[in-house]
Order: sequence, then structure tokens, then C-alpha cells
Amino acid sequence: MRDEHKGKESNSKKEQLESYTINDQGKKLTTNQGLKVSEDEFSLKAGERGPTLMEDFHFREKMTHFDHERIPERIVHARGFAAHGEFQVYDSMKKYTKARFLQDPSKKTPVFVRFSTVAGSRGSGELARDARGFSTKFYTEEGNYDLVGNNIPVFFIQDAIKFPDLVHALKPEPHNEMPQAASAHDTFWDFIANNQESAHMVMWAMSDRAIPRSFRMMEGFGVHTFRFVNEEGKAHFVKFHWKPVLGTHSVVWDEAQKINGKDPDFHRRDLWEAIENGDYPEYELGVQILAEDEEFNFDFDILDPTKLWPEEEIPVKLIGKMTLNRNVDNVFAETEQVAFHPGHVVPGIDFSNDPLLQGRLFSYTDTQLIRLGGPNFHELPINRPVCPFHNNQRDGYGRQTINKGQVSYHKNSLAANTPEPASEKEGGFKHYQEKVEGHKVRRRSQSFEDHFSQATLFWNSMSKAEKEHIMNAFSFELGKVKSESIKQQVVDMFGHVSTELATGFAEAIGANPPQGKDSGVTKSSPALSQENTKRKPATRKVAVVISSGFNGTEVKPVLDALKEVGIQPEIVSEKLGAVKGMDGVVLEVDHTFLTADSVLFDAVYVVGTCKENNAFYKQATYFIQEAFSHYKPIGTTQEGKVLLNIDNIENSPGVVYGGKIKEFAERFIEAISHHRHWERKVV
Ligand code: HDE
Repeated sequence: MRDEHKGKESNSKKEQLESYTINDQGKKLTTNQGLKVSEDEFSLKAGERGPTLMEDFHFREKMTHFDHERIPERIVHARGFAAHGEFQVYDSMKKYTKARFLQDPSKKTPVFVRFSTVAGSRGSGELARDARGFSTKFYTEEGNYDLVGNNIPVFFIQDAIKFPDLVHALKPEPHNEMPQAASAHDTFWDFIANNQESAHMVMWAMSDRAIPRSFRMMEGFGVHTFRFVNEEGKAHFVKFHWKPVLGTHSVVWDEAQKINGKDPDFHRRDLWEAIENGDYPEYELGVQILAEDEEFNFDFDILDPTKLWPEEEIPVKLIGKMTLNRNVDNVFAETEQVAFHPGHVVPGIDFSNDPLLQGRLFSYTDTQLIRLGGPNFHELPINRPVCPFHNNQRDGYGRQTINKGQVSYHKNSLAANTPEPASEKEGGFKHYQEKVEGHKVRRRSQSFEDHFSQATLFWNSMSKAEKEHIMNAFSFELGKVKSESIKQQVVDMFGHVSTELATGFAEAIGANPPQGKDSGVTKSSPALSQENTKRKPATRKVAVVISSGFNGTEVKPVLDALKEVGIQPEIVSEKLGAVKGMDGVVLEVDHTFLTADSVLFDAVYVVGTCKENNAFYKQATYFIQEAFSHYKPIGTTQEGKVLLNIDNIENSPGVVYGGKIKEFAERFIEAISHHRHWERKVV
């Protein structure tokens, strides 16, 4: 069998996929039956000006295929982008899990990762305020393991039965299908106010986390509590984290909205280009591990998906690294057809009784049946495991495997009772034998009832700037809500999280201050603030705003210094072609002010020109002022200072000016690694 052969031969997902890849270039055009086609521009007609003939099988085949090119988009996470890569564990995790891909540090496990927004349809802008999906398929030698997570560690609801309600409320309203890819509307906030378990996740969704700078700069979380099970059958509870090597960074809301117009593909372009440039995105896999007998040591229930485990109390142990190093060959075949499922596990990884996770274990296969058109979606190249698979499942739409022989049932004697179940020793998956007892009830445990303490913990952990952003986000979102009653309900709800927060946005939206008291929690968790993340200059994009007549001896070494640390300067000027320095330095222009915008860059190097050039000045000033207002690092030359046009430049945080060339470049790089300069006064 093909799979068996491939699996044994190389264990490589890349080679397996390549065996399904075809290159049409340089080939003759044929029908799907392999018949060479002699004409592809004119349908078969009865006379040059006559009707088209039914006999034209080539026309009919081509058109029929085209008519059926679309499949239903995902009900949630429709807009996504993916890449291939590999994962390697640092040290054996044998003590906790028998999962083979977590044993051997020399072993590389192929992965496929799909990032997504949740609410928008497949063509929506990527900078929506939303959670981001972060799904990883590990093609292990024991079968596929899917870690289907988000970039937010908690969820809106505690029980899967409420998921259809949440999604109906979040999606565009059904009577007019508005707004697209946005939570700023009445039904979403109506759901929130009437389902207050959502408070914690809403805090995250209103924070900078919901507008990431890049897929390469966001964390991932498995959300639910899972189990690690070792060879001896001993289990530990575990939470999964992905920590981006570049740190966790975001854009500002005004910028996000503008990016959606200037480049709705901003996030996929960023990922695609980074991989094409060889700047492979990296994430470390982290685990928080808890002994089974520690389950009840906390003031929250570890089965409750609206709660996180504070990293200061249960540290995140970094156990391996994932590198994304290959773009897809075909977005539909790979990204669109990939089918993730939290129930795709391998021996050594098991579930907890989190009621949200339990419901997900049903939903994902069910959704693939409608989306991918039948039960054989596991045969699609992107979904195939790299190890062989054998069972008695047969037939169905799109079946590709040709199973030989007369037997397709178990137990049998004709095929010596094969394929046969494997013992645990042989790698057979055995569910963790948790003791369960109880009455059949439609209820949730009392231990799930505190909806506000961790929401307050999150608020307490934010920096001044982050708090301001959250306040602004509530003001924006509720400013779009029409119902006065819903606005007031939301104010009162978040009054339980923080009186300061709710009073602040109540004023902005013309509501009354909150009734009642906040949770009174004073604890904070510094790990939750992006202010405490890693800061690296590599791969940051710097717009070099420049026109002919610049000082080449100053600019050239600065550009070289930026490139040296992996920063990507791109030349922006009033027209394409070359810009010439006074001293013979020539630079090729990458973008004009028409095709680029400051929101598409991380920083600006303001060079300017020595010559009078009014058109340039006008456009450049707008570009630079906008970057300034988004708190971006700005480096400027003496001539550029005119364009920047700010008073007291020396005291403006994140604006770098003057000094010797080398020292200027160093300060500018430092400012770029800082990402944004919130202390700056922006009017
Ligand atoms: Fe999903 N979710 N989800 N979800 N989810 C889907 O599966 C569902 C939840 C997540 O890139 C669907 O193939 C239910 C939490 C990601 O292809 C669907 C519940 C988390 C993706 C589905 C949840 C996620 C999905 C739609 C409540 C973070 C995109 C298309 C119990 C841990 C996967 C599909 C990709 C996709 C159901 C809640 C993450 C309908 C019922 C919590 C990243 O099956």
C-alpha cells in the first residue's frame, strides 16, 4: 500500500506530499481523462455563429469542475493561513508522557500549522479584533496528534452546548449580514451580558492580544486541561503553551483598521514572506504540569476553560521548539482541506473532563463531514498520517484507497483476524482509566461559578498603556451597540471586574457608572502583560522615507547596520525607480507613498532630501506623522527632522536623532526592538 510504503521509506511528510504533487508546467493540455485537447478558447458550435453543441465534452467537463470549485468554508476560523515545519523536543519527557515524539531530542517531527481569525468569512480582513486560532498537526510515527489551540488561554463559555449560541451571536447579524469580522454589534454584547462566564475571555479579546502584529509574534494555548500519561500509566494534568521566540507583540487599533483596508492579507503575507526569506518563525512548546493530587489546590477549578493557571504559581516548562520552514504549494489542497480535531491524540496524551473539550471531541469530525464532503477526508494528502493505517472502514464519497481482499470485518478467521487490535505495549491507545461516578445531570459544578476573579487578575496585570487600550476597545465596541439596555448591562457586568474600567468606558458610551462592587482581587500575574515579553529587532520592517539628494555617507552605513541584525529596510519615495544620494549612493525604490503606508511598517527611518521638493514633503510628512501617532520607533537624520516636525525631539520616547553614525544605528535598533513607545505623548 502506498501509505505503508511511504511511511516506512522516509517517515517524511514532505516526500509523502510530493508524491501527490503535479507540475503542469511545460505539459500538453488534457481533459481529466488524459485526452489531449486541441482547442481551449472556443466551444464547439454548429457554425461559426451557431449554438453550442451538447457534444462538447471538453467544455462541459471544464465548466462543471469550475462550478464545483468551492466547498463550504469553516463555520468558525474560516480565514486562515498555514505553513509546514518541524518540531523537536529538548529533553525526553518520559517521566510524564510516553508520547514518542516527546522522547528523543534528535528526532524531528513534521508539523503543519494553521493560524486563523474566528469570526470573519474566508475573504475577510486579517486585522479584525478577534481571537486567533493556532492549530498544529504533528505527523508522529504513532499517528497524527492535533493541538488545536487559540492565542488566548481561556474561552468564552464553559460548556460546549453553548457554542452554537456564542457563534450565532458573534457572527454577522442574520437579518442584514453585518458587521463582517467584528464583535462590535448588539447580538455579541447581548450574549456577553447574558452569559457572564465570558467575562475573562472578553478582557483578553478587548486587549492588545486580539490585534497581533504577526502570527509569528503571538502565543498559542491549548486552553483546556489535558493529561500526560507515562509508560507506567501514571497521569499528570497538563496545559500547553506556544511561546514565540520573537516575543508577543501587537498593533494599535487605529492601525489595525487601516491595515484591513491597505492590506487585508497582512498576516498571511507576513508569514509567507518570512518563510520565503528564510526567517523561519519559531515557537517553543511549554507545558504547565500538575500532579493529579494537586487538582483541588486552587481557588479555581482546573476543568473550567474560562480559567488559566497563573504562570507564577505553576511555571511553564519549555520542552521543545517548532520551526516553520516551508510554505504550502497550494492553499486549497493544504490549508483549506486540512482537518484538525482535538480528538486526534497519540498514546501518552489524554483528555480531562473539561465540558468544553468533551463537546469539541464530537464537533470536529462532524464539521469535516459537511465541509470536506464525506468520511474519507483522512485520505486527503494533507491529512494522511506518515505512519500506515489499517482498519475495516470502506467506501464512501471520494474513497481513494483500494483495499485488497474479501475481508472487511472484525473478528474474522479468513484473514487470521487481521487487522487486529494492538496491545498497549505494541502502541495500542488505551484511554486513561479515570474513575468516574455521578448522577446524570444537566448542571455545572459550583466550582465553575466565579466568573470575575481571573478577569480582574488580567486587568491588574496590565500596564498603564494596555489598560488604556482595553478601555478604548470597550468604548469602541459598545459605541457601535445600538441598544442602551445592552450597553448598561455590559457596564454593570464589567463593574464586577473593575470599577475603574467600567466607570471609564461607561462615560465614553453615555451609560451610567456600574452598580455593585468589583471582585476585589488585588493579585496580578506579570506573565500576562506583553510589556514583559521578549524584544528582538530581527525581521522588523523599516520604511526608509527618502528622496534624491540624501546624504549617502550617512544613510548607507545605517542601512547596513539594520540589515546586519536582520531588520528589513524598504525604500519609500514619491515615485518608483532610483533615488540618488549627493555622493553617488544609489538606492532602488521599493514602494511609493501610493502603494505603501506607514501602518504596514514597524518603524520609520526619516532621511528626506536636501533639495526643495514640495510633493515629497507633503506625502512624507503624513506618512511619518501617522507612524509617530502609532508610537512607532523613528530614526531621523538632520534633513529628516524637518519632515518629522515635532518640538523637543530629544525628549520624545522612541525618536532617535543625532550622534555618531554607529551610535545612532545602535540606538535606533534598540528602539526598534522595543516595538512601541507608549510613554510618547501623542495628540
Ligand atoms: Fe473550535 N471549531 N470549537 N475551538 N476551533 C472549529 O472545526 C468547536 C474552541 C479552534 O485551523 C470547527 O474544522 C466547538 C476552543 C481552531 O482548521 C468546529 C467548541 C478552541 C479552529 C469547531 C469550540 C478552538 C477551530 C470549525 C466549543 C481553542 C480552526 C471548522 C466546545 C482551544 C481549525 C473546523 C483549523 C475550528 C467547534 C471551541 C480552536 C465547528 C463545538 C475552546 C483553532 O468543529
